[in-house]
Amino acid sequence: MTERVDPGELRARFARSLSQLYGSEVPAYTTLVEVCEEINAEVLDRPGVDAERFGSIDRVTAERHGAIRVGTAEELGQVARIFGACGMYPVGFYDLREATVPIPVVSCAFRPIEEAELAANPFRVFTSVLVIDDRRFFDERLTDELGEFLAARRLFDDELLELADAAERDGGLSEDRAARFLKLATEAFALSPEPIDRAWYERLEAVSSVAADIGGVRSTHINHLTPRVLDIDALYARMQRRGITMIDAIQGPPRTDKPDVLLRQTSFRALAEPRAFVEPDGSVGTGELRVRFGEVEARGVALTRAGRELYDSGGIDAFPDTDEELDAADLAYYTRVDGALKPIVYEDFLPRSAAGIFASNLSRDTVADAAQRAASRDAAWLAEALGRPLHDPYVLYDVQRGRA
Ligand code: OOG
Ligand code: NI
Repeated sequence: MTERVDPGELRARFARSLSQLYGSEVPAYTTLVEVCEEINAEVLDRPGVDAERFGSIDRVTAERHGAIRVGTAEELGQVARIFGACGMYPVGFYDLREATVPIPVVSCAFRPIEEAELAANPFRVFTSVLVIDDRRFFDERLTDELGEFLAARRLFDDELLELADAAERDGGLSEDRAARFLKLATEAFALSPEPIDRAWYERLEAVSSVAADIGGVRSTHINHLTPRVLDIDALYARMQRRGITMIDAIQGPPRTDKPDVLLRQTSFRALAEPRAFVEPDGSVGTGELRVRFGEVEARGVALTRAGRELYDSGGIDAFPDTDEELDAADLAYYTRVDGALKPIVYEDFLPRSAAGIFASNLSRDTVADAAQRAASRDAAWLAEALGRPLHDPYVLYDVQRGRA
């Protein structure tokens, strides 16, 4: 029998191959990764600092999250099969339509869900699906036209999906088939050179840049790929010094002397990338679009529901100062290893930061009419579209803690 490339190895290779692709497409990403590695090495050398408190340096160095956006339930189901091959399962329900700056999508994260798999390679992909029938954003005519446009495109070809199904069914692929799967999967997320119908794109863009990015083109692409850094404040300053303009702030909890909780993120503005357009008169010209950007993140301990409620009510100041107190008050997740408390890393996303990241990179705001009817989308709808269970992050952390 030939050696199989198992889902964990497929995931690690997929993350590397997307990283190579994104580096070739967005050069500032490569700078960001270099600066992250510099800073991580410095933090590792700081005396008295437990740099590996939130995961081994090998895990952190390889760690990436990506973001993709699709248009239909069917496309989402296909994405679930591709990630399923890599041992990445849907977790969490995020409704970004409810954000301060509403975005017409609902989302989940695909990621490994077992401790050993997370430690080996925690690659995760924030995946959003457009809500085309939400009247606050799209009128009936635009809903119909979007539906038709999306139904006529094919993001993933049959060979890729069949390889994905085989990998999931058989617990991996032979070397040859793994290489083929990774090639096709990576290509599916590359920026397409196909000319964009300018009039159609601009009609959608008048409603929402995200709607245009998703439904204005016949392909999908990786929107950003995010490395992990151990000191995000130092990184922010160093990127600025290197001449890369960052967004105004670091999203998520402020810097404190308390244990790091949840997730802090920042990004650099979307870059103008040349794209081909079909003009209304039928001629093909070039233009540029700013849709893809670079983001970086630092991760802390996962909060329990109670901890999260406290955080959401604005209470970082109300958090205790030590791991022991956070654990005793059941505000954050820890395991006990040889008598010592070990934080369980937050593996998910924050809707407020996600909306902030979306918004800070849009060329213009979403136009929403709050008086119109919302389309109903919830975790059950998402699970149905995915064709598989949608995991509740708290249940996963409870299991990891072993005190469910
Ligand atoms: C996703 C934005 C959310 C994050 O890190 O919070 C995200 C997108 O831009 O498609 O990636
Ligand atoms: Ni992101």
